[in-house]
Amino acid sequence: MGVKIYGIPGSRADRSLWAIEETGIEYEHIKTNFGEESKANEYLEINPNGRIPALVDGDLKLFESMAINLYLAKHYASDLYPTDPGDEAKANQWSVWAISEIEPLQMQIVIQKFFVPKDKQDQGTIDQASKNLVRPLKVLDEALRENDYLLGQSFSVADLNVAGVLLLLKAVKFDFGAFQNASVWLDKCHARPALERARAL
Ligand SMILES: N[C@@H](CCC(=O)N[C@@H](CS)C(=O)NCC(=O)O)C(=O)O
Repeated sequence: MGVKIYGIPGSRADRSLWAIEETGIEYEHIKTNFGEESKANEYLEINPNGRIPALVDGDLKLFESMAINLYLAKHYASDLYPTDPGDEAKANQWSVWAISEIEPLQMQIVIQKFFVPKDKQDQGTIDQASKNLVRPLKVLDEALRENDYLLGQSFSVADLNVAGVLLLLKAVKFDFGAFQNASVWLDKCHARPALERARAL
């Protein structure tokens, strides 16, 4: 039984479709949308949250994009996974940081811009979330002041996870102008061929 990944491009599954493309392994992509398909009983046995993405590898069933990506990198893309325990802890730190410090704020903007009709959009919510994003984005920008990537000079699962979460902030055309280091780094990460392949799935 090979590796199976569930989800569709253009959703938060992009993060894990990107990760699995980085590994270069053969896998089965089971297109599952985040409406009815992710609520079907068969899928709920894989991810009881009814959300995408999810991964199955043999007996292992995994949900949460960051956890899926850390697993994929560790087992199938050792060049992206740190060997040093301190760096491994940093990869975990950045993954948790992205999902807790960035995701809730960016989702407020995503919901307004992509799911609320234009005439009903709440600009106040967008402005407040954008303002609140300044603090974490400054932290990211500072972390990239002396290094090309989050763990040093090469792309790792830490970059994959943070840049994977930030795909949505880029999609809502957030202005990264005040965060030049982060902006350059983000463009570099998002230019990776594996992401291009994932988006074409
Ligand atoms: N924290 C989760 C979020 C996953 C998530 O919420 N995915 C959305 C699609 S973008 C979903 O499946 N929504 C369906 C629902 O909430 O019912 C992750 O990063 O994997």
